[in-house]
Formats: sequence, structure tokens, C-alpha cells
Amino acid sequence: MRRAASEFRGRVHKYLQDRLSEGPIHLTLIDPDKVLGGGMTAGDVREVAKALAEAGTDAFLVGGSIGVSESSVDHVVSMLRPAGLPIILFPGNLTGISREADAILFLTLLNSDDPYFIVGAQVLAAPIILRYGLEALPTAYIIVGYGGAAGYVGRARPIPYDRPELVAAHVLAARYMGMKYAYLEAGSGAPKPIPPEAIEAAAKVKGEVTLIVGGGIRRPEQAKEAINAGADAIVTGTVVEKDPMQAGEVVRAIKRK
Ligand code: 1GP
Repeated sequence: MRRAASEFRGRVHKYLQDRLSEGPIHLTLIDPDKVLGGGMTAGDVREVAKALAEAGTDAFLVGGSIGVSESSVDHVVSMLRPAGLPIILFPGNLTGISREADAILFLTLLNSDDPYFIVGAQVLAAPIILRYGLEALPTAYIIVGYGGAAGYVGRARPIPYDRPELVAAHVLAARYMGMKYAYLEAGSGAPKPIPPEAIEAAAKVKGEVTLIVGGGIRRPEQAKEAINAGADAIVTGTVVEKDPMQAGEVVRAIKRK
């Protein structure tokens, strides 16, 4: 099947950096398993995506840790297309790669104890990404605290919430490895987001690396706290599924000048 043309193909990194030059950005995460299994219809997803695009979200992330098949990702990407924003894969494994998207967070789970999640999956994924023509965004994925399903499945050794110097050391390592993005992940549905002290410590050493923060952010003030601590990008997922209106408020809080 031929994929639909997208104006963002091959230009997502530039698009994100252009947006970042104007201020912090927001990424809306859609987990195919939660959306398709959670009673949202395709129409609901389209409507929510459109509303969040209007609120100012900058791009969609599509992915999850469990229950994700390539066809479910294809399906969700097609629902998001009409909203007119870049669609970036956020894969938990090889089944999270879809030819329909624009780009992929090429993740290495930096604090995993399992080489598969550090480099094994990446070696298997690389030829598929090339074949599909997806833009790879080199990203260090760093799991902090709760960790959720991503931490469990990825065999991470989550960094304790109260050790900001360890978070900073991982981000600095990511920078020296040449990563373009570092994603501090508290885990989807985390009871509390990454603490501002950890974000501040990471922001001090990140250099040119774009600092993405997600997990447990449900309220506008939590998003603002993360931005004030030095996050470049905020990800919200659970609030989009549970309370789309509130998700819009989080986006507006970040994008308000
Ligand atoms: C999970 O960081 C994302 O990978 C988003 O987390 O679902 O808690 O918003 P939430």
C-alpha cells in the first residue's frame, strides 16, 4: 500500500527545532492499545486530535509499551492525519514501526539492564526504518522513578526521583554520545511527574540536546513547573484519553506566551 504524502516527511527535526526557537513545545501521545481498547472511536480520536491541534500542540507521538501491532499504529496514524501535524512514532518494540508516520524517535533506553533495549532492537529496526523512509530522531530514553509499563518492559533500572545528579549524568552522557533528544520518562500514568530539581539538573548540562519530559503530567501547573525548570518539550498521554478538555488546558498553558 502506498503511504499518503505528508509535507513533514524528512523535515520533522527541522520543524521541531523551528518551533522550539519560538518557545517550549508540546507533544500529544496517542497509545494505540489504550485508544483502540479504551472505547474511543476513530471519530473521537479525530475530534480530539483536531481540538488539540487548535489548542497548539506541535506534533503527535504514536506508540506504547504493550498491545501495539504495526496495523494498529497504521490505523491510529490515519486517524491523526487530518489534524495536519507531524506524526512521530514512539516505539516500545519493532511492532511500533509504521510506514504511515513521518518520523520515529530512535530510542535507546539508556538505563536499561537489557542490551536488547539499548542497541538490539535498534539494529533490527534500522533497515525497516530505511525501507519505510522514516526520519530517525536520535533519542536517549531515560526512565525515572515510577517508570510504568515502559520501565517494566524495558528492564530499566529507574533513577530515583530524589537523585537529580544521576538524571543529569545520563543526559550529559546522551549529549556526549551525540543524541539530539533526551526524553526523561516518569512512565505513563505515573502518580507524580519528574521533579523540577531533576529537570533543572538535566537542563544545566544538556547543551544542544532537546529535553523532553513526560509521564504523570495532567494539570497545567505541572506542565508549567516542568517548563520553568528547563524542559523544552512536554508530553501528555493519559490526560488526552481521560479528559481531552483538560489536555487542551495543559497545551494552552505551555503555549501561552
Ligand atoms: C508516557 O511520557 C508519556 O510515555 C506520557 O505519560 O500518559 O502519564 O501523560 P502520561
